[in-house]
Amino acid sequence: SAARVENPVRSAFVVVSNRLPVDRVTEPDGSVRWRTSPGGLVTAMEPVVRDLGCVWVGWPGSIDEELEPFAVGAMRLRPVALSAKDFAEYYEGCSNDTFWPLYHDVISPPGYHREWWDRYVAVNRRFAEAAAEAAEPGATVWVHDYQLQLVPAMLRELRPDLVIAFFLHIPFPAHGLFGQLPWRRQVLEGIIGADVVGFQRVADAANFRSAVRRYVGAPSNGNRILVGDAPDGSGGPERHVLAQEFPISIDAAEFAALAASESVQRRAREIRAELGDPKRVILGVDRLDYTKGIRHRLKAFSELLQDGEIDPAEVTLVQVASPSRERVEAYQHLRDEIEVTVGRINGDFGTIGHSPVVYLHRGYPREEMAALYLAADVLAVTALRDGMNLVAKEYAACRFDERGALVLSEFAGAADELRRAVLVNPHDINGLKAGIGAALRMPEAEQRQRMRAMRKVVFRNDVARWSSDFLRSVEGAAAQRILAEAP
Ligand code: ADQ
Repeated sequence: SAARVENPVRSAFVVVSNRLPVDRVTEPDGSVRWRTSPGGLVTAMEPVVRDLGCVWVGWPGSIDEELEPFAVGAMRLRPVALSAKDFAEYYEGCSNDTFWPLYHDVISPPGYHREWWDRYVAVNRRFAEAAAEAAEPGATVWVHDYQLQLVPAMLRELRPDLVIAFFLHIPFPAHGLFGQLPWRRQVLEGIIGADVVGFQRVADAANFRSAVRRYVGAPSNGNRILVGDAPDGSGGPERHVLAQEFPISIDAAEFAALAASESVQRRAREIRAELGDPKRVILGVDRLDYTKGIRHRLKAFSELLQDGEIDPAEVTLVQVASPSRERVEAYQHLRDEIEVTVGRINGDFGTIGHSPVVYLHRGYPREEMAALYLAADVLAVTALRDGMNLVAKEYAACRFDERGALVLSEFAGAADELRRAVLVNPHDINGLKAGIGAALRMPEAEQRQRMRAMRKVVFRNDVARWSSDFLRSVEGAAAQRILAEAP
């Protein structure tokens, strides 16, 4: 439910992300309400929101609609409007067709278009102005992700009193790739407007610091970037920026509780029965994105069938691919390619009663996801590049029975923590086949051993730990600034 709130809304804690964490739902009687979208970010923010309150600045998801601020639960929301042109050029263009492919190792060629970039700058300014308006004196503002990389510096200029944090959910590429970006210096200067910059992996933070050294000329000392020149002429920097890894996670206890519920366990058994009780079920769960390595997974699976290593009557691959960015051309191609491949595999190896690949192009509620995880003997995560990959962590969290095997790409951030997965290089099709084969044959005792180790990590480093670690560093940066500014 949504309630109107005073305008302008203000808080000591402001979150800024492209999309607001709420969806509009229209009831059967025609009335409209807002519901928080089930996402890790909202869960992560809950304890902070409870303590500090919060204003969340973001796009509500509709085109050309000016909305007044409103509240959902304890969260107050400050909508930023996007026009059709903003959506096409800032969001689909510069964010999803320039930064997304560039930051994922140019798996698909990024488009560099000046009009997209101009729009990106303009929309970032709009977000920065909204955040500046929403922040109380000395507030902390946490900016999220690749759509808003210019906001930290714009915000610092508008409001030098704020403590600014930025978290990048996707990888940061090596400078050899990042250097392609025509606006590389502007982007780096935008991000180092923050006091703390968080990344998923150690390597992402290192890539970032090295790009800043190279293209901005700001040196670093360990995790700290030294920005500007101290006004006192001491030769020291004007300020420090902490650039470090803070690997994101999930609410592990919630997933485990869901999986342990009677209804989800019943549904998991039902799913296996509906699949015709195969001996083994392999599961893939992804947004339909070229970074996720779905084609490589299908290739390996079809070769295993071809080689006779997998009996199509005994093993089913369930591929759940949620629709994503359907107006971007690279995504349309990918979808066609995957659907042709699935059709070919089922045509070659299926029978009247059985298809070796079950392909589902849609999103499911969490309960169904948990049931799918429980029903799967093997989860295959074969991303060619992925910031973290929460699906891998959700699988481990759900397996309270300590069964199941995880095949995990080294190119997903999760591979830094889930060392007991069957780690694979998805570009190496033979290696990938061997990994899937090993997972399918893994003895129960070994499954248990590995799963126990992985669950320990996921429960220890859960999403509450992620946000509290990050915010503790932000507080530390704020305290240092006060010390530095003291006369
Ligand atoms: P994503 O690229 O979206 O996130 P991921 O981390 O796997 O990738 O998160 C996907 C989420 O969507 C998971 O919670 C998953 O359960 C859910 N999901 C996927 N398919 C679904 C379906 N068909 N139905 C229902 N739910 C589905 C980006 C980065 C990642 C990073 C996260 C968080 O690309 O690398 O881990 O942000 O920082």
